[in-house]
Amino acid sequence: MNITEKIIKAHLISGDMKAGSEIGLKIDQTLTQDSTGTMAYLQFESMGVDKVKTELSVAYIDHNTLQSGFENADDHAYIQSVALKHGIRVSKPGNGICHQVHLERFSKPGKTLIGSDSHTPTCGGMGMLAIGAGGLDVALAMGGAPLYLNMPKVVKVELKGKLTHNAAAKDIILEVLRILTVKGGVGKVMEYCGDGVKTLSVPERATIANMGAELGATASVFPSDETTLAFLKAQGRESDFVPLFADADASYDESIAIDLAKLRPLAACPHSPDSVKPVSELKDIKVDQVCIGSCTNSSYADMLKVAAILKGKTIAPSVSLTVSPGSRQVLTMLSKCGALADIISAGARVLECACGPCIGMGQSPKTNAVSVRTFNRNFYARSGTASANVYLVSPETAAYTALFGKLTDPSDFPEVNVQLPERFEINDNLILKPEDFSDVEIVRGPNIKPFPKAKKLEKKISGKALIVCDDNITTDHIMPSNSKLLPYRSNIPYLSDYCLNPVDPEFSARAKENGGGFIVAGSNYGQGSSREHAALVPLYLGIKAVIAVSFARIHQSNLINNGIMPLVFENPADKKKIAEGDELYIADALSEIMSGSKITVVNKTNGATIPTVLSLSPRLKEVMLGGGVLALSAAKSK
Ligand code: MIC
Ligand code: SF4
Repeated sequence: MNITEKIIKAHLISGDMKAGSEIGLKIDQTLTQDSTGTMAYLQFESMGVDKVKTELSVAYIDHNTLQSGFENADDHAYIQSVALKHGIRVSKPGNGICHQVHLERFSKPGKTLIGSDSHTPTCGGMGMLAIGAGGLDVALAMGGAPLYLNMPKVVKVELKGKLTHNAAAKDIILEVLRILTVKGGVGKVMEYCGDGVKTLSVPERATIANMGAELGATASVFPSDETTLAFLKAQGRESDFVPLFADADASYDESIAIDLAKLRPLAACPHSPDSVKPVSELKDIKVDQVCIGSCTNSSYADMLKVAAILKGKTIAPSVSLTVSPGSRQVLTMLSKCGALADIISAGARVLECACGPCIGMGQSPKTNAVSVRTFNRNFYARSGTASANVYLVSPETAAYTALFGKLTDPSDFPEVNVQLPERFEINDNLILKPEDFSDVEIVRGPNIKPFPKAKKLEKKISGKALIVCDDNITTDHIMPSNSKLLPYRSNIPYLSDYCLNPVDPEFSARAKENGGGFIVAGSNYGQGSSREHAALVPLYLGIKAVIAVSFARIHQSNLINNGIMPLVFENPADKKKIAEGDELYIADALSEIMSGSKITVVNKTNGATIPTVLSLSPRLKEVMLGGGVLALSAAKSK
């Protein structure tokens, strides 16, 4: 067996391990963060579970940390109280980005983790099967339910040799994205092997696993070896180690190989993580902003490399450089070893240990800016400045770029090498343990509004095609997030005015005017974030179905969980048979769902009959017919 199969087999609750068929997995650990967490805990509360049933659940507060009004602080207080009351640990604001802190303090090889954030797979760098999910799936897992998903295909990614020329772990995953594209990982787990793996530290492996999310992959998994043991020892957690390798005769569904020695620094160009080119071809693009940090590249080693490059120098006059260390552990160690002083002296604006500019929580660049970031997403308008062009690069490329004020290839400079410490600075005093708190009262501020609940599916469904979108629509298009909107993550009515705004600012008004209808889209609809808001807001607006050429995994299950049909064109060319404003009609959704996987959509405006596919397991049929997963689990527990 390969590693993925070994972990799945050890956690299999239902189903057959046959690629594409539904399996139920026991979930050992969960994580939430604050931008999806408020909603997840409201849903969790509605399930009436007293204490979480997992081995470990952690609520992180790391996204909505700008407090320019009471809203975010109210959400933090709600999350802290609701979590402690239900047996969940709380990582307070300032302690760091969920994925970095989880990797440092809680990740365990061989265990399963789901999180209400699409970059939860970061802990695959530790040999975990770590999967991003909608908040509702995480709420259900906290209540002891399995995670249901289709058995993924497993892709062998063989890494050969060793990195040179200041190429970094980030360049490895950018190369995988170049080869496979943002759709290349859908329905798959990327499993890394080969002699090149031994040359990568756990945080470097985590960088690669993190950005597997941009491939659309379900997870990315690395072996658990001596390097894993050394990292756990350095975190004072050697007892969490178990070795984990693929068997010598393991088989895989697909494979690719990358020769690390041949890799040179890469950049993902605007506006997609798979628009990858060698930095050497982009040299001399003038740069206005450089941002270093995010859950992809904010480890201690990343920051030490940046400090070594910046030491004794000053950033270019035209550049604003921000640095956000991934965790308080990283920041404390940087301050103790003096590297922080090198970063500050060079002119960096040091931000708190949080997501920050990655999610547009401040530091939006100027009009038409070029912003070079070590982050994982450069989707249109995500920085908060729609006219900005964002490039994604390694910390090495970012640091040299900040010094020269133009995109700079680090392979033109001497190798930067840093050593991981034998012991990290361990201080968990910002992680609250529920056992230390009794009689917690849940604090609910005025910004916390009830979430919309799906209704039972109707037989006849009709409505207008409210919008016809292109391929690769991201959740940042469907439910934009920036410092102005994120404070309303617990307020769906407010957010509903901004749905699909970057694609068509009139969409939301049109949906309201028509009392809902259909969304029509191309391939990979809903790629990106796990935010359930991208389903809850359409639900609130009365969207009955999204008809697309294909869907991204997390968004597709968020739609189903909330009773919205994700219909796939049987013939992708049929997308052309629907124009905005056309009247669409489904004559009998109920019996078509019950009897198979075909749903016939009639375009009443032009008379076309459009066959679509709604491929649901028997369990998902119940969810779809029963008005979403919460309604169904409530009905079952009666
Ligand atoms: C993101 O990187 O897009 C986020 C913000 O972390 C999201 C979660 C969210 O939308 O709240 C994610 O990746 O799931
Ligand atoms: Fe935070 Fe950015 Fe990572 Fe999302 S991708 S968890 S916003 S750092």
